[in-house]
Order: sequence, then C-alpha cells, then structure tokens
Amino acid sequence: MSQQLIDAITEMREEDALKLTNELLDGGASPSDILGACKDAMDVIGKRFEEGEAFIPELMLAGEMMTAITGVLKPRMAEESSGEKLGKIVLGTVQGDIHDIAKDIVGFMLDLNGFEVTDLGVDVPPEKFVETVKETGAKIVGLSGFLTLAFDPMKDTVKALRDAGLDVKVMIGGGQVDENIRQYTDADAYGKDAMAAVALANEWAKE
Ligand code: B12
Repeated sequence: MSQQLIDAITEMREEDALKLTNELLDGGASPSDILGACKDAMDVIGKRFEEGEAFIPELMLAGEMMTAITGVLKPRMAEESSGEKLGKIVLGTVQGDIHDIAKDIVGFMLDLNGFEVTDLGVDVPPEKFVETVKETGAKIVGLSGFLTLAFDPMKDTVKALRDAGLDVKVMIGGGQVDENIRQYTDADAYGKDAMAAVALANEWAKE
C-alpha cells in the first residue's frame, strides 16, 4: 500500500496520493510511516531532477503534493499530542535555502508535543536567530536546510549563537544532514526526522 503511495507521488497523481493517504490512515498506518513513504517518493523525484529527467515544475508539484498530504496528516498527528508546555524553540530554514515543507512538519510536531515554537520562516540570516533567541529566551534552536549550500550558513548560525554567549542547544536537520555535517557545523545534534526533533527537544528540556 505504501508503495502505491510512493508510485502515486512519483507519477504526480495528486488526487490518488491523497486518497491513498486517507486509506492508509483508515487502515491504521501511522502518520510517521506515511511521511517515510513521502520521503522515499521525494528522493525519487530529487534523483530524477539531479539526472536531468525532471525539472523545477516537477519539484514544485512534488512540494505541493507534500503540503497537501501534510494537511491530511496534521489532524491525525494532533490526536497524539500532549498538553503541557515544555519550553521555547526558535526554528528556521537557514540563509540561502527556501525549502520549508520539512521545517513546517518539524515545527508542527514540536508544537504538538508541548513546545512553544517561534518559526522564523526561510532564508533566515544568523543574526535573526541570535536576535530572536535573545527576545524569546528560548533554550533550543532548530536549523533546517536541504541544500549543500546550507551547511555553511548552518555553521555560521551556530557560531553566531555561541559568539553571542547564548546558552542554547542547537539541532540541525534536512535532506542530507548527518553526523558529519553536525560535526562540520558544530551543532549539538542532528535529527533525521520530526520525531527525532521531538525526542531531542524532550531530552534537552529535562536538563
Ligand atoms: C520539493 C523540493 C523543492 C521545492 C521546495 C518547496 C518547499 N516549499 O519547501 C522547490 C521547487 C521550491 C525547490 C527548489 C530548489 N531545490 Co529542491 N527539492 C525538493 C525535494 C524534491 C523535496 C524536499 C522536501 O520537501 N522533502 C519532504 C520532507 C518532508 O522530507 P524529509 O527530508 O523526510 O523531512 C524530514 C527531515 O528532513 C527532518 N528535518 C528537516 N528539517 C529539520 C530540522 C531539524 C532541526 C531537525 C531535527 C530535523 C529536520 O524532519 C523532516 C520531517 O520528518 C528535494 C529532494 C529530496 N530528496 O529531498 C529537492 C532538493 C532538496 N532540491 C534541490 C535543489 C538543487 C533545488 C534548487 C537549487 C533548484 C534550482 N535550480 O532552483 C532550488 C533551491 C532554491 C533555494 N534557494 O532553496 C536539491 C539539492 C541538492 C543539493 N545537494 O544541494 C534536491 C536534493 C534535489 C536533488 N536531488 O537534486 N525544491
């Protein structure tokens, strides 16, 4: 069934993709399993783009489908949420990068799980993160980025936060971010998906 969803997305059949998403949910699939299938589909489309078999309009359509599917998943995710407030988080897609679908999912999940999220949007310069942490008193910062070109701005943002003497934990994530990139940027941790972001935030909120 989830292979059918992957096929519907990669074949750009948005209506079928939404129908299958609902069917999967009704059949008991978890929103995170469905997001996993979406990620696989996005990887296929991304690969086609890399190989010159797909172009910007396909990437845009893929993005629109992701947004539509997320819209279906959100109410189901909300059913699994907790009520208490655990802490403040500043979140954004770093400078030079405008991919925001994944960041929005991360923000939504953090919010659902009891964190007060200030979402700075996309293409956010390091100084904006610094300023907002000062304003909100947040103890956690989340940086998202999908481009290779986002790694330097991530590193610059971590440095700017440290240089400003702010006592924050920084998590990073997005497409190709892994432990190597975490080391390169000097962030405290990386998370592979929204659930990992929630687990990290929970761990840090307890410290
Ligand atoms: C959709 C898409 C677009 C859409 C974005 C729409 C939007 N509003 O976000 C549009 C069309 C705008 C776009 C533009 C471009 N794109 Co694009 N895009 C994609 C695509 C197909 C999917 C990305 C996506 O939304 N995935 C869905 C999410 C939900 O997936 P996910 O990774 O599972 O998300 C989880 C994790 O990432 C994690 N996470 C994310 N952020 C964070 C943060 C924290 C703190 C934590 C803990 C976790 C975390 O949690 C998420 C939720 O579980 C990818 C291919 C791919 N394989 O990802 C290319 C891709 C990222 N794009 C690419 C490129 C090249 C571009 C462009 C430069 C193209 C161009 N020539 O103009 C521009 C960039 C413009 C810019 N300055 O940013 C390349 C990047 C290559 C590289 N190495 O740099 C990719 C990899 C495609 C490819 N294979 O070539 N793109």
